[in-house]
Amino acid sequence: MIRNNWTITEITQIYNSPLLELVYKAATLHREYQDTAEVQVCTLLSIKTGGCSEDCAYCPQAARYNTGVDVQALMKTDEVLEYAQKAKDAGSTRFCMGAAWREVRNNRDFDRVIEMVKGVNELGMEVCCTMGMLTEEQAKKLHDAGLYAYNHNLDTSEEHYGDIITTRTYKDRLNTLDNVRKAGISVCSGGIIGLGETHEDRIGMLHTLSTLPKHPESVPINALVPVAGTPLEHNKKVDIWDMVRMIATARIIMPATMVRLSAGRNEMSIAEQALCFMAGANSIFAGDKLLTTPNPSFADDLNMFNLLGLKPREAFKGAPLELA
Ligand code: SAM
Ligand code: DTB
Ligand code: SF4
Repeated sequence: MIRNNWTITEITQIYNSPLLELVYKAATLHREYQDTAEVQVCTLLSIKTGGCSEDCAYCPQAARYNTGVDVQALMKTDEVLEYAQKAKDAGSTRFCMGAAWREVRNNRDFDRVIEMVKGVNELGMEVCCTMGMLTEEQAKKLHDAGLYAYNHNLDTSEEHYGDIITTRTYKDRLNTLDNVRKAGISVCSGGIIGLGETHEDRIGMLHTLSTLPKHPESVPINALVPVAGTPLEHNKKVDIWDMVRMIATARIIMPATMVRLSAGRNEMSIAEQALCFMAGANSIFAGDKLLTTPNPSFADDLNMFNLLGLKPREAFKGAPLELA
């Protein structure tokens, strides 16, 4: 049953259950709600890199940290479409374009993104964007251009948020998610572990996501990629068991959602990733770069899929979205 009334106590009990029991329960629900042979392959492309005005403590693209990321202008539409075609040829069915913006402020840039969205949609891929805050009107325009999903992460709990980002609020994030939902776009929202948060913060973030009026259609779980020059560069590597616990809990409380094993795969073995799939992850970001940091290559992932008997999920398999 899909529930939106989870309590913190219930989620805490699930999260703290013995690890193998937790994985077993998550795997059982995964079989009930999803095709466990399938993993959604989403390719990420940074269409506008670096120079961002925000202060997200984890982010290599924030202008205020000296991370060595080259600032690049918005890419040209034909270059983006060429990359999308390559991703499609490699078996990817979702294409996610990321921009290092607080929000889309400039109409000329917005019009270019609209062109990209139309182009990727015409390739028959699910098109996703992540560009910061959106107004209701922008969300509607993106939907009309064929945008399938929008990624906007809560990142952490409301309580911990202020320690990580001060240039916008948790409420701003929730407002954008609401605008995306109202426009009939599929919601992709999750977070990062390894930011220095407590277990209660992780549970708090999962509580917020699982008590939204409708669960996000996808929930990315990122392990912090510590980048030199950011305030979190010396954070401890995320323990694989923490990743598994987080994924399994998300699978149990949001069984119909795609749970994405996101940043951090480059540091994981195939065996560790297999544990995450077993715990209910059924989506990955593919391509040898995430936005600015390394990720396994298409060839490495193909090898992993063959080894584990997994296949890429087809595009547009989710239930049709209803307007909120
Ligand atoms: N600027 C837009 C925004 O912040 O919504 C879109 C791009 S932003 C880079 C997308 C997401 O990437 C962030 O919300 C965060 O969850 C994730 N991210 C950024 N840097 C990361 C890092 N070093 N490790 C893990 N995840 C990271
Ligand atoms: C998400 O949750 N993770 C992706 C995507 N959404 C945009 C981004 C991960 C970025 C990791 C750091 C980097 O490569 O710059
Ligand atoms: Fe900017 Fe997004 Fe990075 Fe924050 S996470 S600094 S908003 S690109």
